[in-house]
Amino acid sequence: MDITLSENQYNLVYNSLSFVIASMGAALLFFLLVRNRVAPQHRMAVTLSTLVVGIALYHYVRIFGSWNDAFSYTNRKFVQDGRPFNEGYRYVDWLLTVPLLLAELVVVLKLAKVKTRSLLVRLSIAAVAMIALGYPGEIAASDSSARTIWAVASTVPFLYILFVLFVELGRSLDRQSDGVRKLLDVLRYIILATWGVYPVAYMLPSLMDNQANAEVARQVMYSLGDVLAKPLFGLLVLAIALAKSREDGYVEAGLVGAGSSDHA
Ligand code: RET
Repeated sequence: MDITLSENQYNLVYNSLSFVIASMGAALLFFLLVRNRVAPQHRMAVTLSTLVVGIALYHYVRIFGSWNDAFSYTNRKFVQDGRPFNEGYRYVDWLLTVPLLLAELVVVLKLAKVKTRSLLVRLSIAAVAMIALGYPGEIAASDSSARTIWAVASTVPFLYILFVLFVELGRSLDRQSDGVRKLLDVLRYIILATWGVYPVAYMLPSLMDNQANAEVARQVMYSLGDVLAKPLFGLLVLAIALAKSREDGYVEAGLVGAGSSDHA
């Protein structure tokens, strides 16, 4: 359905998308610059974070372009009469990044090989199913029951992921040091809080009467969700990888003999 946005509504989405592009770009550079501070055996998690923000940077540039092409500016209003806004970029992005985000968490734990492989396979399949089942509902009309049906289908793998993270993974945390366990605990709650934003944003067009407001709120929530779920999550995974590197006695080559690790 074509919608008309006020200048403020249009710009709120425009600026949110722009903010995400800046955040992903900065995170990409940051993860590349700090990787040598992490011991080689813990670097895979940082590599995965780098890929995630790189993939998202590309997709947000495309989303930004699609947003600009979808509206024309007439009588101080933004009318959605251009090319259809492509919601697919978000879903392709999630299809790639959600399994990678889960893999970050799994590889930084350094569990037994068999356990790691089984977690990676099961969590990736569930993540792909969750995103793929959500998409048909996302592009369905806001007042159709298809939206709710696909949402329920997508919630099944979502709940499975939460079950694995909170129940199954909980048992493996005993083997981690106290400091690492605390960080892992925070990480799991960050997942719960930030991933919970997505289904709520998804339901807004069905819950709200004003479709212009619903569209703006949905785009802003997805965008903020992505900054919390990707760069912020990546920073916490980095903190865990650094804590583990310290526990393993790793000192970055350039800092050997420098006497302190406070160098920039
Ligand atoms: C959908 C459809 C409605 C039901 C549910 C959904 C869940 C989406 C989630 C997305 C997470 C995305 C992340 C992206 C970050 O990079 C697909 C909206 C449950 C949980 C973490």
